[in-house]
Amino acid sequence: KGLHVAVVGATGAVGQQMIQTLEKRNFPIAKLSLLSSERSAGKKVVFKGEEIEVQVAKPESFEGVHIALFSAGGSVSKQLAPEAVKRGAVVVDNTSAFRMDENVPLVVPEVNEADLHWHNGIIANPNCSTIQMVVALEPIRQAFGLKRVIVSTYQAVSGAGAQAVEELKTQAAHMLNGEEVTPEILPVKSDRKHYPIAFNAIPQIDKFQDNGFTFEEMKMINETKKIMHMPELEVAATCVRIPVMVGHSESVYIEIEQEGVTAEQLKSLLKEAPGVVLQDDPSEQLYPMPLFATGQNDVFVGRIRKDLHRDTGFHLWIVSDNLLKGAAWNSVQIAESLLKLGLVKA
Ligand code: 11C
Repeated sequence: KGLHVAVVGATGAVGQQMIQTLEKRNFPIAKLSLLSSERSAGKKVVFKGEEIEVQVAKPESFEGVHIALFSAGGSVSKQLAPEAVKRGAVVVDNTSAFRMDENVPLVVPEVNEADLHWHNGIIANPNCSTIQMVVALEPIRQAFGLKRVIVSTYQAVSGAGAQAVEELKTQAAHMLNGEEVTPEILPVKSDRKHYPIAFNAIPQIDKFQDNGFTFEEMKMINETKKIMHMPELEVAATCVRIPVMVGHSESVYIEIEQEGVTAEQLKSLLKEAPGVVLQDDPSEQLYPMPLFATGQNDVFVGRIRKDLHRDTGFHLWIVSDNLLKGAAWNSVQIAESLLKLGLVKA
């Protein structure tokens, strides 16, 4: 009894976290298919004490699959997600391939779970840096209205994949030994120039767009508007890669609609908000940090202050594990919501 679940990109950083999260949550699985590119096929992955061999992902792999979690890159999703849907599966896609498609809901369960009702087979999982921000902002929007968001990010190398994690490790070791380094992966593997990430901060995540923003920045801007159903929301983002392994951090400035709101009111609200852990006590030097968010499903919020110049302005610091709430956990959470709402049945 249970569901046939497939994980596409099973050997990647996010795929591995998806498998572990399915196990931890005791997701009702009757059969788990682990799929990947030809390069990783044949590897064995342990799930609930049993070894499962990773198979090459092809259209026929999705026969009988109820839910397919995709995290193998946009081109794989574009090619195989429609094939999975054709065979009756519901796809939760963790790439940017379908996020802005108006026939595809873009879902963070704490914010817009109801959008799952109008899915057409594919549900998109947002970008990691967007997810953690909207989880913290939605309760504020509901209570006090939201006019404007200006965010600067401090993003971990694991967001750029396993090769970027390796690059940081080896570069740091070489630089401490006074040796030369040859950056090859960051900021963007396929871009022309590469810079060291060890002991550095790189203000480029993904490629530059014609408007001067990077694609990561535009994802944060466009996805936030779509998830919160606020096309008119003013959002600006500056995305920066820092030498942290796991956990994205964000300095967020917001302007709300309602006047006269205090920082204490925002804190009380976020203390009760779903998926949020408030860590905010300057007298105890309590604030969120990526090292301590690693391995946790929650979004941690602290440093909440009223702006010194604007009554409706507030500053927040938002931290979360980019591989969990930013990717694997949000995808599994969407799958749990699909079951809860009766949108997928065994
Ligand atoms: C990063 N946010 O940290 C990116 C990774 O669209 O799902 C996630 C890319 C995506 O580099």
